[in-house]
Amino acid sequence: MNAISRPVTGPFEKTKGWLDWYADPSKPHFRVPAGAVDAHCHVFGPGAEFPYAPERKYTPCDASKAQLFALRDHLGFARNVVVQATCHGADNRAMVDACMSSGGKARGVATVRRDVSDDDLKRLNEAGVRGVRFNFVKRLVDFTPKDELMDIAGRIARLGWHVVIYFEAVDLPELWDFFTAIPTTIIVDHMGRPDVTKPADGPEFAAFLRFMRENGNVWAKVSGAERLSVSGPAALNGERNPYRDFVPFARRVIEEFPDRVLWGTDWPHPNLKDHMPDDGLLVDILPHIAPTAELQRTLLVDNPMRLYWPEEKGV
Ligand code: 0GY
Repeated sequence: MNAISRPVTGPFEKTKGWLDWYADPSKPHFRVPAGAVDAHCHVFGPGAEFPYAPERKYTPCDASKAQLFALRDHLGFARNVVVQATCHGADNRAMVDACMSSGGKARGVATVRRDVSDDDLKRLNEAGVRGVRFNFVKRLVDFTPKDELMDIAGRIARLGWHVVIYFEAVDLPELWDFFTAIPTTIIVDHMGRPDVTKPADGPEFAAFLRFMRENGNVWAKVSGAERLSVSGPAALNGERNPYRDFVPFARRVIEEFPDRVLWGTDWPHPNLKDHMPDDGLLVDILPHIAPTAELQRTLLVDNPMRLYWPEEKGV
């Protein structure tokens, strides 16, 4: 058993009420560029060490920092951005522990409440946190008042951090004015969750593209294929070309906004109910959504380095 394996009977084990992450991810056929960053992933627990939040809406499988770092190496990535997930609430200890144990190879995105002290923010900054996440997905979180979020955004702006937002496509019109008032760089998780059964050049996705076009501080994570896809991971004509209904959406965003896109595995894929992706296969989406070496380098190296490791020269 290698470092990223789990002792389970199969990849789709569902006996505990949640799906475990894929035990033995394949080696991607696509080689990511040197220095590539997995800019959206999580650590969960282990629950015995870092308990899950009492207010959580789902309980994930444990997924440790050691397993995350082993996956990073297996897939050919150099660094991680560890994003706080709702199952840990505003208790950032597991994420912070992963960042601090990474030898500088992981940065973090935290969840904080209004009562966070300046000293807490300073400590998070020293641990490698560079952003906060505001989650508007109703099945995941209870409502947080917008004035509380704006208060937090104003405070973290002074640290040079950004705001990561997660919402469903249908909620963008109602949230638009709030988002455009945020004073920092904004990163949208999973392109605002488009319905990929609709056309990528249709009116719903046009609203998201307009959101990016009219707001130069808005970036998108072109991730979440395994969440959004209906066609799924099946190979076509024997080719490793998974999640192909997702591809035109991500490609459209990358080609129009090459300097404002990030990509991540989303390992260990919290809260998926039916299918758990092979992370090696997920990486093989990359040449389809970013078809040139230049786009691949911008997406996987230059953009995340500029945002999360700006102090490193030459990026
Ligand atoms: C993701 C997606 C999900 C979960 C969370 O914080 C979370 O719990 O983001 C989801 O269920 O769509 O990217 O982690």
